[in-house]
Amino acid sequence: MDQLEDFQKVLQDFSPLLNSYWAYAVGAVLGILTFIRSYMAGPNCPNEERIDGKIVIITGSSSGIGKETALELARRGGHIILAVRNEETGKKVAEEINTMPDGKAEVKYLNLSSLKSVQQFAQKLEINEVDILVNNAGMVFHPYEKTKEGFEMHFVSNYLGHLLLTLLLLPKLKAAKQGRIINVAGQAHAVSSIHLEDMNLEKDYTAREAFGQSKLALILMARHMSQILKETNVTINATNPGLVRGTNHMRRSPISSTYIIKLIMQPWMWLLLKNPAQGAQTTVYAAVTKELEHYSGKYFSDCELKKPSENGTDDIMAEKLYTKSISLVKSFMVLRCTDSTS
Ligand SMILES: *[C@@H]1O[C@H](CO)[C@@H](O)[C@H](O)[C@H]1NC(C)=O
Ligand SMILES: *[C@@H]1O[C@H](CO)[C@@H](O)[C@H](O)[C@H]1NC(C)=O
Ligand SMILES: *[C@@H]1O[C@H](CO)[C@@H](O)[C@H](O)[C@H]1NC(C)=O
Ligand SMILES: *[C@H]1O[C@H](CO)[C@@H](O)[C@H](O)[C@H]1NC(C)=O
Repeated sequence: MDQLEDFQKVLQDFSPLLNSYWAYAVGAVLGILTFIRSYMAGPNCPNEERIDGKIVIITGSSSGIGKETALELARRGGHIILAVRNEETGKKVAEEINTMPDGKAEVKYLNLSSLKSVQQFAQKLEINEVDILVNNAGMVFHPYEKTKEGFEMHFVSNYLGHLLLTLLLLPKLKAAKQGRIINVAGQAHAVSSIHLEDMNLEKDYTAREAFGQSKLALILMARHMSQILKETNVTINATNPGLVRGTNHMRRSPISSTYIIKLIMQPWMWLLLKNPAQGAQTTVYAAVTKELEHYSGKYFSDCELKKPSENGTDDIMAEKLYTKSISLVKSFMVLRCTDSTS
């Protein structure tokens, strides 16, 4: 507990306080708080590996964890494509990256709640290779809403849209030296199940289950697609950012509902939750680490390989979900032949 010692050194400059028991008590409490806070923040990506010149697409990267992931991968030399719904805030992130030495970023419109939009994004992408695709965008605690295309919001924005995006970009990921797909999932998967017969949860909707199902689906997608991609140089894994403050997850959650609750929760959130940059670390780790080249279909949390919950390792469900999902996105899977790369 270096912090505690440092603090006591500072205290020695206040000699009148030195003999006081209180100074040590305060020092001890501050030391313990600092320790808890840095423990809960989790480790930083434990390497400095670079991805110079690699093409990185990150969905939902105009704020929160996605933005921090973009900034860090840009620092490491990646050419970032910010795939965002809000182009105004996306442009600000791109400016921030483009002012870095060697920073390179551009903004492209993508609305994951619309499969049509996903198709158009892929159609317009004028590059031949994609090295890293980060399926990060996430809808949280949204009241029940069905899109014009007939899908519940969490289901399509978090999962189905990302599945379609991944399938449409697969030729470009295969064209890269070692394409990586990273699904940003989360611990919420552990208390949910896949409702194959009612994926929109029309019978029994809660925002929490809808969110959990979509995150579980991202883990199962990584598991199943890693098998399909076995003979290629493309890998796919899922990551857990952990609980992060200052993102939509927190703003939309019940604990932010009233001013009083917010006031009470604030110090706890400061103590126990990660900030968005800390939440980006595991995804960065998965994106850059060389030695992970041959891991696929895995789940990473706190920059380590972890086992997801039991439902997250259900290979039979993973296959059923994939088959069902393909039937849902099939009509959006064809790109027009104007695409010079195909
Ligand atoms: C995104 O798509 C959804 C549903 O398809 C639509 O309701 C919404 O207006 C779109 N949002 C933006 C910002 O384009
Ligand atoms: C796992 O999935 C099964 C069936 O899909 C479900 O009955 C069960 O409740 C799920 N587990 C958890 C922890 O939600
Ligand atoms: C995978 O990468 C290796 C080494 O870069 C290369 O030799 C091999 O041809 C690639 N395989 C495929 C299927 O692209
Ligand atoms: C995931 O697994 C693949 C191998 O299938 C590996 O190349 C990749 O680096 C692993 N980690 C992440 C986060 O992508």
